[in-house]
Amino acid sequence: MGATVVVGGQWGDEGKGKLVDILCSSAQLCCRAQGGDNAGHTIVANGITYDFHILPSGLVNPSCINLIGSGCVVNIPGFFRELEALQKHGLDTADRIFISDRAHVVFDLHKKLDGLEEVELGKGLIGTTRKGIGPTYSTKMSRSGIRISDVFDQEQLETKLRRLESSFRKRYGDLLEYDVEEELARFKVYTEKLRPFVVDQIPLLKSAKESNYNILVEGANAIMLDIDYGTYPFVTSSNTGLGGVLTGLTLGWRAIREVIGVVKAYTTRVGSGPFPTEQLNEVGEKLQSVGREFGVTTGRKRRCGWLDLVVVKYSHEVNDYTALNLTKLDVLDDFDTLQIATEYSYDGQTLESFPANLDHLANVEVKYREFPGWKQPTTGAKSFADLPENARKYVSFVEEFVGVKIRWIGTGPARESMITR
Ligand code: 2SA
Ligand code: GDP
Ligand code: MG
Repeated sequence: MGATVVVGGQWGDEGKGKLVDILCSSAQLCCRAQGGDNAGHTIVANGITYDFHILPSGLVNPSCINLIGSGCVVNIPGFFRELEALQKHGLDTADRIFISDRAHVVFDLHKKLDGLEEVELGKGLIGTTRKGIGPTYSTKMSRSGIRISDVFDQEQLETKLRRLESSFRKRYGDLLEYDVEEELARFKVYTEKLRPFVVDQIPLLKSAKESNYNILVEGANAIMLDIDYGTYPFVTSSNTGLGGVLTGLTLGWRAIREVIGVVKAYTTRVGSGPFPTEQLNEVGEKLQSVGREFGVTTGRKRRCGWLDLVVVKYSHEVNDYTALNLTKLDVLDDFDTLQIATEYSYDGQTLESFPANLDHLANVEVKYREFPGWKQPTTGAKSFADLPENARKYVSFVEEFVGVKIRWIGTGPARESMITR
């Protein structure tokens, strides 16, 4: 009973989807609270690899209902494409997926704007997924956005979308290669198809709580990409931590029982922005290739580096985790030595907290602690005691440093490759 929240503790792609899938076996409702189809969550179950973007990963569990909450932004053609791909894998999704009528719609217009904004930034580009996420949250905040509930009134939709197009046309002129009439015509097809999926989230969540459902909240992106607490402006445009869960769903604080931080045993980042422990050398290349670090949404190579506990500790300070899931420990199986970042200093001074100033962050000196590798496979270990001694020492150090129990340890992509403590 109550809600368990799963959030990313670094820069994303920690393996949130896999933990959500495992926890879903005892949940009746799985919800997304923020983000859109920029997210890429991978689940490997029953020999099948599923990629989720806007759909909640709880769909893999046939008895779990799924909700795309009001804090999300939804690309409607993308929603249907993803649903069809799941059905092709044999998943019955009927009556198990709902979208809040308060969620905002990502139009092609937003995607085009995303591309134009990135081009305008030149070398300083954010490295977005170009899924239109930033522009959709921008129009939401500037009160010109279009919500799911608006699309069923054709006249209202036309007025709002034309108004939006004309305001951006003033800014970009012919650079904006977008045909509003074409998008409106395309939308007519989707409107009726969409209707059965749309709900008022408030009574749905109220009744889930009254029925004592176990509710799982699947965070997208991660705290270092949070619009307020991440490495701004190299972030996504939503609150990716616990704050986004409270505003993007209407669960109420009383329902939140657990906040689980998912942390990779090393660090990756996709897109631009400072990354103090990045290894632009053979270590980074090895982590990238052994860890198969490619973006699930864009296919981009992820940047890789050592585990940064300054980041993970900060992420705990922001989200207040009740437990951690350390993932991809197996990727470190073949290193002679491993490094873990434990402290930053700037201008000769040790930093007491994670810096807000990006120039400072980009120029911090990182203090590392060295650990011997274990040079043995960890995949297949059934318990913590089964892990090699040096792997146990590595895990225990993380746990003690951050001050949060590591309840799950990932040792491979498959559902079964997870040690529970
Ligand atoms: P956006 O598109 O506006 O949200 O991009 C802004 C920044 O947020 C980063 N971002 C991500 N980082 C990690 N994983 C994400 N999902 C995909 C995945 C990424 C992919 O699971 O692999 O396929 O490239 C994700 N989504 C957004 C983004 O890189 C920008 O730094
Ligand atoms: P998410 O966005 O946090 O859900 O993570 P992604 O799906 O973007 O990226 C995580 C990748 O690592 C996926 O390909 C997963 O299948 C894979 N993965 C998850 N946990 C583990 C693990 O413990 N070991 C290994 N080797 N791969 C894992
Ligand atoms: Mg991902």
